[in-house]
Amino acid sequence: MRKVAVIMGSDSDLPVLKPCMDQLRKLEIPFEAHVYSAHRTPDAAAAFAAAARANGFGVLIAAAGKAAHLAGALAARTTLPVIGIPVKGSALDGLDALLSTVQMPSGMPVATVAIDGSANAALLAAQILAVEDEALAGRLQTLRDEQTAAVLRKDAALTLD
Ligand code: RP5
Repeated sequence: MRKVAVIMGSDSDLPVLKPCMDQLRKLEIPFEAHVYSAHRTPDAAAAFAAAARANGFGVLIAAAGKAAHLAGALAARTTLPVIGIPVKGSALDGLDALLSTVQMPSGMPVATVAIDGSANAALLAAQILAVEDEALAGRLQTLRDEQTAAVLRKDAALTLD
């Protein structure tokens, strides 16, 4: 199976990425995590993205806050799918990162999840890899079934005052 790259703009983003990495582990998807910044280490970020396909990656996940150009900067250097996670924690509560990540110019897509939505980034990466991987598709279906059962249990247990 191809690997997922989990790239964060700063090590201060690491707590936001924990649900993402937990989900990747649960789905038995190999991944690497790195700190590269679009602004502080632009050359290293670009070099990583340019070599990602040759290095066995299938999807890149990029998490960054503030003027969050990381996902777009990586997307500019690879034709692999890039998933952007806007990170909260700025004076603008992540709205700045959301707009910086989602408002990509035509021709350079970034699939953007919710602010701090790192579990969904992992699931979307898994769904992309599962297009060609029936075993992974089965594990995703199991997760969906567990989720459905959990919600139905909550419905059955719902009590109102
Ligand atoms: C962004 O600036 C990072 O992704 C992080 O969310 C934010 C703050 O970075 P630090 O100052 O904590 O390193 O580039």
